[in-house]
Amino acid sequence: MPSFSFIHAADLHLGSPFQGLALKDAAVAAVFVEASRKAFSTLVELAIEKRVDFFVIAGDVYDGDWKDNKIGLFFNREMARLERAGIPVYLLRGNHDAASVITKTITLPANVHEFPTGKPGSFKLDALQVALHGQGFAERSANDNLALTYPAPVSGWFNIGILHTSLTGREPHAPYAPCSVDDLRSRGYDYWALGHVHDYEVVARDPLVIFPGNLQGRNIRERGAKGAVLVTVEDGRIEHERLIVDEARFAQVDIVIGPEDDQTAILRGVEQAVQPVADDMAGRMTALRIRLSGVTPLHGTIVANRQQWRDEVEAACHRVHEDIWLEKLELRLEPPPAQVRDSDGALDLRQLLAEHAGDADIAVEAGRLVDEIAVRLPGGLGAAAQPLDDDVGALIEEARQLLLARGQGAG
Ligand SMILES: [Mn+2]
Repeated sequence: MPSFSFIHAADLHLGSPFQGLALKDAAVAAVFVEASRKAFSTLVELAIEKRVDFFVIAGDVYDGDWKDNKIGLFFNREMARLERAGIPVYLLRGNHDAASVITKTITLPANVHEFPTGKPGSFKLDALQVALHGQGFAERSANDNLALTYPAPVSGWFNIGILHTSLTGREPHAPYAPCSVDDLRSRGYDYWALGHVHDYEVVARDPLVIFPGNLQGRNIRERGAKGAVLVTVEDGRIEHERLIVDEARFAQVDIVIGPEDDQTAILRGVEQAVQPVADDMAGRMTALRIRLSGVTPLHGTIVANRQQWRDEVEAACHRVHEDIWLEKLELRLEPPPAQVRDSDGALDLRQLLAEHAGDADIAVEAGRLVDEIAVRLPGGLGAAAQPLDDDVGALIEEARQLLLARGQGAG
């Protein structure tokens, strides 16, 4: 069998709106806005540099229908670079760029080959003795087990299955094209190039089943290094390695403060906790969420001077590295029990709040209220967006912190 190498990428989500980053510095925000496209350009550069034999994209090239042709022009330009380097591309549509979702088109160069959506299809690379099998999404949701209908392998060749799937379920990703690893195994292929799940995961080794994750984190839920996978086959032996191409990064650090810690100690603790992030970021702009928890007599002052504390914590980050920016300071603090006033035994505030923590009805009601406010914003600004996404819990926690602070010391 000939030796060859290929790149397996997925979930480019080109055109994805930039969410959840309250960065005050416009130049920093701009880096994040451009990051998804930059990351893909970097990957194309690596493909050319490493002279890979082909390029696989397992769905969700586009985040959704295009506002205009800008995204299509960008993708075409990158595909054309690969064509001039003699690298063919095999891709399929996922839930975000299903055939019914994308209404605009730009004619792509001839090196780009798309799998059909109605039924599985195959591409055969005779010179390499490689067969690629795949089926794209016709509609936004695919509830059938697509893998089971994939064709039999080409005997004696290296067979690759390409599929956009959540397998048997990968929270919080929507369940599409459900199947088990055994279903995949039953096809008798040598490699499964999956897409949909945004975290890198080697699901199985025999055969290799891999989610490469997305190329670039888009919000605080998509943290850590992001990239694609380079697969090399030599004398029938398969090796795989990650190609990290993200341009900017999201990270989170949890810090527990103690009752003895004053402001200086807390900020020194921030510097210590942030150091590993700096060691890890390799020159990338990083948006960091810091979560402070613990019991502290400073609870009331911190909550009342939230903005000042936010800025002091960001300053501490900058003392560690100039490219670490505070995405958000999340407070999960508790005042010492003695500080919470029990107003004549009539109301135990802490107890009351504890009883309602995680109350699903409150979360639903809060979400409904925010949606209602969003559509009333000037120009209908928030109408199309999901302003809270899954951050309702954080908002409720913030409210709890404020109430607890008010319950302190007042007589
Ligand atoms: Mn997807």
